[in-house]
Amino acid sequence: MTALRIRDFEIHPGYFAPDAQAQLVADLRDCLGQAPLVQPVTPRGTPMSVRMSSAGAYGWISDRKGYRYERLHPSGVPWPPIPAELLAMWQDLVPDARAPECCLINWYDATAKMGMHQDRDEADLSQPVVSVSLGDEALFRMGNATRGGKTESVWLKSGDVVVMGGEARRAYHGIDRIRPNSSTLLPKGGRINLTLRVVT
Ligand code: MD3
Ligand code: FE
Repeated sequence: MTALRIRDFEIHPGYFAPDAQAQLVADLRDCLGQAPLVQPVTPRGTPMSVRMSSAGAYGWISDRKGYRYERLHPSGVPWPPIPAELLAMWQDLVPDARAPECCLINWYDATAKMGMHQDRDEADLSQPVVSVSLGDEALFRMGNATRGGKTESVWLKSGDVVVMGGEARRAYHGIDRIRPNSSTLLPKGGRINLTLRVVT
């Protein structure tokens, strides 16, 4: 499959075939059994609409104390290991990058969205971020290194992978909305997004 490039956003439509998507969902069930999804609040106390957990050496946390990476799930247990097929994908797509230290797991119901933001809690912004979409389709908006300006939007489908390197790594981005019932991968519907990151 050939990649689609929008500025420094590299989109790989259907990188994961349906059987590989189902295997990923099975592995994520194990992960979430060990480190359950939580509904984060922003530092100001506003609940986010997305539910989150992580795998890997670090997990990303948002609560009243701020945004940060932590070694442990809020319950006090370590995050489960990043599933092997995600590490293989990272090796395939970004062979020159350092190993990923966090796989953030975002779960969206039919009404969830994510406002425009930058990811800059990581120490080395020269390292790429790679995202995997599973389940219902999502309208992904790509902005610029500073707030505002022109944006481009693309519907991300189940199995699609996006590599954010170069200028895209510092770009504002968000999810405007989910297309409910656009996939049958997840029995109860919804969307899972995985983002692999180098943290330190
Ligand atoms: C561009 N997730 O977890 S994935 C996030 O679909 C996040 O759940 C969205 O934004 C989601 O932070 C979008 C695409 C994405 C992920 C991380 C990025 C784009 C990015 C980090 C830097 C730049
Ligand atoms: Fe983000």
